[in-house]
Amino acid sequence: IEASIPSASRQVWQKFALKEFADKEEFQQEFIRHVETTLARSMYNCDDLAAYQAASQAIRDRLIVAWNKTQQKHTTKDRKRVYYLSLEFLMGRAMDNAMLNAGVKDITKQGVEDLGFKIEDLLEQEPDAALGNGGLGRLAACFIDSIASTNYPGWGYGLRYQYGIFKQRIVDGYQVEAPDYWLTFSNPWEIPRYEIQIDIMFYGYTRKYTNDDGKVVHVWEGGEQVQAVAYDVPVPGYGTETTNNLRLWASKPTREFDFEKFNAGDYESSVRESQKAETISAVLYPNDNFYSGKELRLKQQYFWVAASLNDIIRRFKKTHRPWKEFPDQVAIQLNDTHPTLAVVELQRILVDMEGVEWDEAWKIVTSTFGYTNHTVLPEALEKWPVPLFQNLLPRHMEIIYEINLFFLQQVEKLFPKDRDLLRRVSIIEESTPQQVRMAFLAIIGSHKVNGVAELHSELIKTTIFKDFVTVYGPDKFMNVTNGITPRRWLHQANPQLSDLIASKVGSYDFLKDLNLLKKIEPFAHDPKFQDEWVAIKKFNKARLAAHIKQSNGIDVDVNALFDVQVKRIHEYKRQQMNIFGVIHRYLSIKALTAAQKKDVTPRVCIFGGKSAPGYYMAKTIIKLINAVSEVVNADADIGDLLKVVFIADYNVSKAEIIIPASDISQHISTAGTEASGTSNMKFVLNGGLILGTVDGANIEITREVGENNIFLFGHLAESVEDLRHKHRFSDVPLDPNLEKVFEAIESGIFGDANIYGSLISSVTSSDYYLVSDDFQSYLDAQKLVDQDFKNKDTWASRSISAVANMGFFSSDRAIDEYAESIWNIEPISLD
Ligand code: 7GP
Repeated sequence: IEASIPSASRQVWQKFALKEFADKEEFQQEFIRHVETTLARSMYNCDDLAAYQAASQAIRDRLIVAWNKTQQKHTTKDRKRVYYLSLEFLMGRAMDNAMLNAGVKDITKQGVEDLGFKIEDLLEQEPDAALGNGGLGRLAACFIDSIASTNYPGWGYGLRYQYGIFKQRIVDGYQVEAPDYWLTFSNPWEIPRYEIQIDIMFYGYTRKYTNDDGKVVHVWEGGEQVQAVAYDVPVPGYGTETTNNLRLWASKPTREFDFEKFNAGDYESSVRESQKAETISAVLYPNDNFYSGKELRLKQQYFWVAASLNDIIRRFKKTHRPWKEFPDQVAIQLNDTHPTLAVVELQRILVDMEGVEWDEAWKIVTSTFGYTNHTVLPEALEKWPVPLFQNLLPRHMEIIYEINLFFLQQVEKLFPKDRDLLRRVSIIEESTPQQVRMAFLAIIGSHKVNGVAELHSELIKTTIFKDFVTVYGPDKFMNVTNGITPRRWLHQANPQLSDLIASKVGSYDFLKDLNLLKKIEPFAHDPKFQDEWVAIKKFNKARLAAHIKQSNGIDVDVNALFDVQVKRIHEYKRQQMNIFGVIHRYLSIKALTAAQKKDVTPRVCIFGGKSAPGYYMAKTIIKLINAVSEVVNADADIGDLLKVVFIADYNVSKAEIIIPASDISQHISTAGTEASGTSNMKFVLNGGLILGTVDGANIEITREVGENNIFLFGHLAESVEDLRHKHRFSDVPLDPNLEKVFEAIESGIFGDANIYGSLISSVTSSDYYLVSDDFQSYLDAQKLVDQDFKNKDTWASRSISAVANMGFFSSDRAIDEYAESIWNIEPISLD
């Protein structure tokens, strides 16, 4: 690589090369330096916030040194890299993770203690980086952790939203949203790269002309310009120096912005216009598994994709290779269809700007991209109206028509005269107005398409993408089952369990090779090990109980069974079935005699999760949970036999407290609707058992941990269509227990019954999510849970065996599979 410093001067540089702090004293020195210089404070006005910032700055410096080394190594090695394009990275807090991965947790803890602080208090100062909604965004965060930890050269590309997912407050039982302005204090975990500025254009018009060589050239011009500025977030690998990069783009007005207006003396409107540029990256769209066709969202997508590709291509051009070698240097993974415009943008750059022939360019494009699908829910599939698209990105629209034309010609050749097939696979849906089907574009523009768990990967081949299997054959479609990082979701969230496991495994190597968990299986029936195991669960339950007391004012008994469902609120995830089950439980307990009550297994039913702000049904479910909570918790007949808690503002840091405290967690989606689920993996990894449907990764978890260590119920995916059909065309009687639950709600015991009308009628009319069909089976499974929980030894041994068999669900394994079968990249070791 070219170095900007002449060799004669390099000695001086090398003499003062930065060193990473290596012990407590060196850390403290750095800490104090940051308090006094970076923060301009002193020991007389250093509060927890300042101490958090100083400690973070010291750790950040360390990450930057490793980051620089890594990037230099990757550049000199000159090997293929992967770029993970995701509109969401739900990172949570960075400090604890950075300390762990960099191996300086003990030094830092001791270091700040000597200086008068508690590390726990400092960690609490950090706001979550909540740049995501749910599963898809958190998966991206686990994946970049694993890419770094397994030494793959890879970057993430995303948007630097100023407002992450909204904060949820509960007022009068209802969700109320408040903005999440997370950048109030400077963010030590990002490095602004003001020098990396990329111009991005929207709107304008296209024009073509014939150049001197007789070639037709397309140009796109006359549009509105904004600028993308890079912010880099170092991503430290665990137990390795490799520190990768997450590059987030922020929008800024261009320097020339509305210069004309400015000159014409309309200063105020010129400034107003330029402020509009900043709104592009201002806010995360708060929808999970739902598409809302807003123009600003499409603008975000193009802005981010264009900036990222520009950056990737600039890096490629430095290697002076011919274009056809682009896919040997670059793999790009599309995290759902949100970045699909990248397919079109790369084709545009190659053909319009670089003069590559269409066919050669298309070969390069399709060899570069891989597409991951995360949902089969029809309401989540992106389709942009052609008029909107054409107006915002006129040249891209032309290219899509062209891609579609060539594709349909290919299909026509393979299946002559099948007009209906052509209509079905066309990128353009012939509706009024026409729509661009982004998933189809992603499939056509990629060499591999994958689902995120076995069942889901089968379902996409037989339902939404069936026709593409006909066209391409089955090999283009594959499965990579999701995973989670054991660093955050075991060691960080549950340090004591991690320590106990390490005492049997002999080291912490399981955090890098999760299959080593197998080594604890022989202790599943060891009474001493069981005692320690159970004591840790109890400790974690006490930690959660303290949180519940503080935030909800509710006292819960740590000996009760903790039953948890925390995830985005969605009808398909069936929190409504859970709360109906709770009401059934409440009514049943009320009907018992004092003697009978002695046999009841006490339970704490814990809920958490956000609803999309405009999702009426989900908001009604939250209201019902809170209404039930109020009635049940205040009922003297019930006491500690049943408590119901809704934990407000569920996020990554709360998940770290909630997940280790569960005995049972619920993953009860209608079969075939939850693509994978990833919190199911987190709960089991922390010694909780699952109550779940035969859906998503629950199926593979069952295979790994054994049928005895999971509570499954409900109809299978293969029956869902028939059942829905029955509801539509005949009178299916309501489940009798559910009927009683509805009667109770309608009697007004949980407040004005009208509020819940739509919730009930959605079950009594079409029951699209099959709540009634699965209700009895659900109650039966719950009964079994109650019984089994009474046998403490068996429960402990099942919990231990389950954890011992969770090795498969490490995101390191998932990343190895992507690297091997989709990206074709290899690890680069730093030494
Ligand atoms: C989610 C799926 O619902 C969940 O089952 C899966 O585990 C997760 O992705 C990671 O693969 N999907 C979303 O979060 C989502 O919004 C639509 O998908 C784009």
